[in-house]
Amino acid sequence: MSHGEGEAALTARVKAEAEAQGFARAGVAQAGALHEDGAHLDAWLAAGNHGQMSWMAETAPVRKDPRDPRMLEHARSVIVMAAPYLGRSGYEGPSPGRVAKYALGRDYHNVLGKKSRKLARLLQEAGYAARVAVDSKPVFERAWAERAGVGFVGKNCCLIVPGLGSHVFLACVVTTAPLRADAPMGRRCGTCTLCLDACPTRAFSGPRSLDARRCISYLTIEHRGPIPHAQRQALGPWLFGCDVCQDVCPYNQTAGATQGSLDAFEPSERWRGFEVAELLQMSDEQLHVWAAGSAVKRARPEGLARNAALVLGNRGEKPHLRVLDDARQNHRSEVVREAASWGRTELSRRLAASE
Ligand code: B12
Repeated sequence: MSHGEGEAALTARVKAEAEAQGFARAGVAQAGALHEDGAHLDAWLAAGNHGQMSWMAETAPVRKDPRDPRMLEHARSVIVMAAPYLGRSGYEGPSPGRVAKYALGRDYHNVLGKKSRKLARLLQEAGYAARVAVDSKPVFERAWAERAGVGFVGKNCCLIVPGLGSHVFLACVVTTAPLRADAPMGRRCGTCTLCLDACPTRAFSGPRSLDARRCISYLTIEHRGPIPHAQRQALGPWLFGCDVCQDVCPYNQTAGATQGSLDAFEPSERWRGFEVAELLQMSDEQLHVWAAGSAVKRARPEGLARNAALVLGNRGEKPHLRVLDDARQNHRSEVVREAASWGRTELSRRLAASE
């Protein structure tokens, strides 16, 4: 175990490995306490913005400082990588619903976890400890990405990488290696408020501040049980996640993120000709198999079927009345039966209004 290699040389090797693994950007920050972001996180949690995501509150001390023994004691550096995920072949989602672009391809936890572990191994072979976090550990990824100069946090809370946009995943390697830190860049949203204004559920309480309880992404992915009535119509076509606050962003109007996107994130075959109504007709076992290898499995079988019922209510057509009727009466889950009942009433109302 030798620590002989200089800081600059090791940093260069790590960045070269990140590039070799297909990451479009990599930056380094010095590990330590995140004072400003940490204080904001505390206030965000205290106001209940995290909804049912109790794990966010339980792990807050670790998120605020990766040197917490639950992450990596004696950590000196945080390496942050960005990987674009916009498919080149165009959107191929379900009909008549929509799935957030990040979830159309293969599960990023697996794809990027594997790549990040290559960087961790390089550091371990140089005699240091290193741990990987790809939305899988209590690491405050956007805050570190900003510190490491990978991009800046926009008013929509997303990390925006100039030249790529915000349709990028983040991956972190926390290490005891002392590496050369990069300089953060300034925030560049200017006076634009397109994202805040476009949110269908008015989930932003202000710039860089999201009430997850109203966010379509949270409601369709993380929230268990019935989705509150007040948000159901506003969900519109969103079956899983939501891209509205990113789609309207001027930084995403250029093709940047499709260029560096990995093949693994091209829309998967599971979406070809896929009908949302099928989700209401599948058993839990079938749903498990169907969702395997995709980030959509996070919503669990019950959540996927529940969301499908609401989407059909908002966007369905006359033939879907039968599917909803069947699910309303016969679905094994009470949550789905209730959502289908709402969906049926909503769809009938819409059909009557358009006649
Ligand atoms: C919990 C979570 C969610 C929750 C809550 C999101 C949120 N905004 O907090 C829900 C389920 C809603 C969600 C949704 C999405 N998520 Co998410 N999520 C996370 C997770 C696990 C933690 C985020 C977190 O810490 N939230 C706490 C709040 C307080 O922090 P924040 O808003 O994210 O961070 C910024 C602000 O707090 C602001 N800030 C800092 N200090 C201060 C001070 C003041 C006064 C103010 C006003 C603001 C401010 O800057 C922060 C950075 O420090 C991360 C992975 C990770 N381990 O970090 C992924 C992550 C953030 N999610 C990701 C993605 C892709 C999404 C979606 C785009 C998915 C989709 N299409 O449906 C949406 C985007 C929603 C949005 N506009 O934020 C990516 C984001 C990549 C990027 N380019 O930013 C991450 C990093 C996962 C990954 N590894 O790629 N997510």
